[in-house]
Parts: sequence; C-alpha cells; structure tokens
Amino acid sequence: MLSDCTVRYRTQTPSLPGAREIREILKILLYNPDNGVTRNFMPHLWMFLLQSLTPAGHEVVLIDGNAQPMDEAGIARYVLEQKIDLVGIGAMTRMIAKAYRMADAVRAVGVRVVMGGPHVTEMADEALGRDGGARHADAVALGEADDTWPRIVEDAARSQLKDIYAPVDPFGQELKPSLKQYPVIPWDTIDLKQFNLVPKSAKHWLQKIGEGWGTFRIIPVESGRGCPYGCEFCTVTGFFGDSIRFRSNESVVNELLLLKARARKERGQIAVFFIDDNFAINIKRTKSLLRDIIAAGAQVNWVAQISANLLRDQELVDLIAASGGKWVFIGMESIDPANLKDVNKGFNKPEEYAAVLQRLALRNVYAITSFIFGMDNDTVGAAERTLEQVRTWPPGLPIFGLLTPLPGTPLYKRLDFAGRLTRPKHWQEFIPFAMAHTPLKMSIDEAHAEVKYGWSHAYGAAAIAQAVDSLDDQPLGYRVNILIARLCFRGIYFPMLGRFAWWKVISENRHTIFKLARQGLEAWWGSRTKPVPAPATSAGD
Ligand code: B12
Ligand code: SF4
Repeated sequence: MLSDCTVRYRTQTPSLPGAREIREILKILLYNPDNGVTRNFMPHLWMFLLQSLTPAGHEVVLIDGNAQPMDEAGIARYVLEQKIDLVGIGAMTRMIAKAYRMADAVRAVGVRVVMGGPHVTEMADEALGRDGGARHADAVALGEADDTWPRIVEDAARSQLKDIYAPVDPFGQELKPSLKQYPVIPWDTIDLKQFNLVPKSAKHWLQKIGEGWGTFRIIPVESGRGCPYGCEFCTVTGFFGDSIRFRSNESVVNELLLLKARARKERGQIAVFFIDDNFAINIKRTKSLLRDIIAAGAQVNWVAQISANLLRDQELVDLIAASGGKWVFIGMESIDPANLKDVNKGFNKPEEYAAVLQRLALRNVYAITSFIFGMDNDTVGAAERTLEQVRTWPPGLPIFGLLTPLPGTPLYKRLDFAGRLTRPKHWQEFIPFAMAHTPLKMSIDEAHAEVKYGWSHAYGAAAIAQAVDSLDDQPLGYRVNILIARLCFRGIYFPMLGRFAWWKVISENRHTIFKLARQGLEAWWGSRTKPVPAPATSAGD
C-alpha cells in the first residue's frame, strides 16, 4: 500500500541476529472525525495519549475534525502534501460512517490506515472488509491500545503491519493496561491552537480581562478506567472491563498543575473534563484524589461523570466543590423505575434525584442530567412528565437522547434476538436522534417526538430565562455561566454551525442577555463610582 514517495528516510535496525531490517521514520497523522451534525467542544484524549506513547523518532500530528472540519478530498490532499506515512483514525459508532469514508480516501492515495476505538473493537470484520463489504483499514487495534500502539507503529515502520492487534499476553489472555505508569502528556508544549474556544477576533481583547480569557480550553483528563455496573445500553463495561484501574494521585495532580501553568502563561483559562465513566466509583479513592488536588493547589474548574447513587455522600460533595468541581454529569436516564430496571440500572433511584441535585446546588455545583426516551416502558408524554420533575430541580443542563442499540452491548443482543431492530446497521447511515428499533409502548415517530419536545421545551427562550432568573440570588458570573452553557447545549439538538444560527439564538434570547449585560454594567459602574471610605478615626482622637 505504501507509495515510495512517502518514504523520506530509513534507518537500518538489527532485529534477528545477522539480519538487517529496513525501518522507516514515520510521519503519523492521528485523526478523529466529526459526526457531521454537531461539533465537540473538547478534544479527544486518545489522540494525545497515543501521541505520548509513540516510540521516539517518529513524528505525530493531530487533527480533530470537530475543530478542523475536513472532507474526503481534504484529507487525501493533506496526507499527500504533508507526506504522511500512516494515518490512525479513532471513532465512536456515531462517526464511523464518516471515519470509513475518510479512511477510504486516505487508502486510495496509497497511505496506510489503522483504526481503533469502541466501534471497530466490536466490528473489526466490518473495518477489515471481512463481512462482505469494502475494506476500510489496513489494521485494527482492538480495545485499549496503550500497549499495542507502540507495536503497531514499529510494525508499520518495518512494513509488517498485521490486520489485528489485540491487547493479550503471550498466552492469549486479555491484558488491561495498568494506569500506574501513565505517560506524561506534554500539555505545556502540545500545539493546542485548534482547540481554543475563544473566537480569534476576541482573543486579543479578552486576554486583558481579569486573569485573562485569551484562550479557553476544555481538556480531557482520565483518572481511572472501567465501570462494573453493566448498564444494558452501555459499551463501557464490555470495553474497559469491570476491573477498575486508577492512575496515581500524584500523576493526576501533576497533570492538573501542568495545565494550570499553561493557562496562566498564555493569559487564558482551562477547564478539565474528568472523562472517567464514573469518577467516584471508588469513593474512598476519589476523596483522597480530591484532597491531594486541594493540598497541591491544583484546583481547576472541572466536570465529571458520577452516578447519582454515589452523590449521597456529603463529604464527597464538599470535596467536589472545594477542588473545583463545577458540573457533574449524571446519567439519570429515566424517572420511571421500571425503565431503569429494564436496562439494568436499578441502582438509580428517581425519588432521590431532587435531593442529590439540591446537595450539589447548595455548594454551587450544577448537574448535566441525561435522559433517554424510547425505553420499553415509555409511553407518549414521557418528555413532559420528565420536564415536570426537571422544573422543580435546581437549574441544570438536561439532555435527551433515544435508546440506541450500540454494537456489542447486551441491549443490541436482546433487541436483535427479539427481532426488534429496524436498522440493524444504523451506523452505516447515521441519522441524529433516530431510533434503530421499535419501542414497546409507542411508535418510533412518537419516540422521536418525545425527544424533540424535551429539547424544545428545556431550551426555548422562556425556559432559559426561567433558569437564569431562578439564580437571582447568585453572583452574576454564575448566571452568565448558566446562560452560556444553556445556549451551547441547545446546539446538541438544534445544530448551531455557522454565524446565522448563532445570531438567531442570540436574538431569541435577547431579553435574558440584555438583562445580564445591564446588571454587569451597573455592577461595574457601581464599583467605579463608589465613594472611597474615609479613614477610620478612633474614639480617642
Ligand atoms: C468523553 C466522552 C465523550 C465526550 C466527547 C468525546 C471527547 N471529546 O472526548 C462527550 C461528552 C461530548 C461525549 C458524547 C457522546 N458520547 Co461519549 N464518551 C466519552 C467517554 C466517557 C470517554 C472517552 C475517552 O476519552 N476515553 C478514554 C480513552 C483513553 O479511551 P478511548 O477513547 O476508548 O481510546 C482508547 C482505545 O479505544 C484506543 N483507541 C481509540 N481510538 C483509537 C485510534 C487508533 C488509531 C488506535 C490505534 C487506537 C484507538 O486507544 C485508546 C487508548 O487505549 C467514553 C467512555 C470511555 N470511558 O471511553 C464515552 C463514549 C465514547 N461515548 C459514547 C457515546 C455513545 C456518546 C454519545 C453518542 C452519547 C449520546 N447519546 O449523545 C455522544 C456523541 C458525541 C458526538 N460527538 O457525536 C460511547 C461510544 C460507544 C460507541 N460504540 O460508539 C462511549 C464508549 C460511552 C458508552 N456509554 O458506551 N462522549
Ligand atoms: S454507570 Fe455509566 S459507565 Fe457504568 S455501565 Fe452504567 S452507563 Fe456505563
């Protein structure tokens, strides 16, 4: 597959006694596609991780399609112009169709492609063209690739790429990488230009405000992997295994300090998304990590995913707030216990959702509450019944999706067995917010209507105004925060790509925006015109 023009220089390394082997120095592109509808706000960790794990000597460049949109012709041109020797593509199921198209374009110009991530781990035959379809990848990395990636690169450098790389020991037993020797991701030097959320036009001006807002990035950091809960729709327990592994506190703290130092140096801001599937899965260890973060002064604003049952612990919630926790993502899924039981998530107790959210809000921590419609016990009106509850909770960011049978999950197997899959290979033709099976107590169209109802009623101008107003007793910064977050989250369902879409949203929410702007100006003006207090005089004078 490799064309001669891409080979720039070669070294000879002895492998077997007496043998001399050609080993190329590779220029590698790691690429993550966008889903074609929305853009992620955060870069993907796998790229930085694999870049850090690449054997010395090779060059690695990163492109995230969310930050640098690219089409098939664009990537083909890029790999030729940049003389790329190997392209690594990672993708979730949702982006796999685009990933395959991009891989095909790369291979068509004679450059090798390795694919990895949750989708191809389950569907390796599809990626390798062994299921009767076209071949998209020269090689597939199954599961966690921390240990296999260096091997893949070295095999590619010797032109000995194999079809499949699996993380197994010499006896064929699956090996889960320990996170104890976690690589140092050089956040202080990596080129992060493509991930700045501050528009270029405002950068210069915003750099001067307070501690500086010239850059704002949300950076993914993992502190551990694995979740034993085994919810029926989730790929995590199958992919990462139910053995939970953690990095050392020290390595996480050092990473935060590095990120903080970088933000300070460039007069910008940084927030961290702890991407662990359940950040508090071992409460004792999470508390110890949070205490170490506080002790080291490594607090940054952070978001993490934590299941509601673990947030009963008051001390944990105190530590979350004290260590910089601002938003917690809670997979509530449903307010109906029968639905939760059906998907093996009976540990979620809807009757305690309100108390959990109140406990967080008391400490100025808010929740991204995720709901799934189209579950087997859902009937028409599920969205309104959910919103009735949501309106009684502290303002947060509700998000709504549809039950989706992802390949390899117990849900997929159950629906397949019952003959209920209407689009068994739904990922080949990705349609956002579209069911791939028939729910039991409503039609597919009705399920779609529920999701639409949820988004339009939670993110209409009136709902946004109500959320902001309900925080009237909070500092202005909090209310601005909620407003910006709500406007951005609205884009998950109502795509807001392009200036026109943004202007439309701003116009719809102008009353709330003007109200906050006026209060900001009044506060600023008040602070400038406040009379300087006269020096205190003692009674004896
Ligand atoms: C963070 C995260 C997000 C972020 C976005 C991703 C980002 N910018 O990081 C947010 C919150 C936006 C998000 C959204 C969604 N997510 Co998400 N997300 C995650 C999460 C929690 C962590 C991802 C991560 O960084 N993991 C750590 C890294 C190290 O692991 P990794 O990515 O798997 O990479 C390793 C291997 O897979 C492999 N690898 C990966 N890529 C490549 C490429 C090559 C070339 C090679 C060799 C190896 C390789 O090597 C890596 C090191 O071992 C995962 C769960 C999880 N624990 O992974 C879910 C997960 C990826 N998300 C999932 C889903 C379903 C979604 C949503 C569709 C949810 C929804 N219903 O809306 C959306 C879709 C977003 C979109 N853009 O369209 C599923 C994907 C399952 C699947 N089969 O596709 C996961 C696995 C969770 C789950 N419940 O099953 N997500
Ligand atoms: S608790 Fe979250 S990560 Fe764990 S299995 Fe359930 S959905 Fe997946």
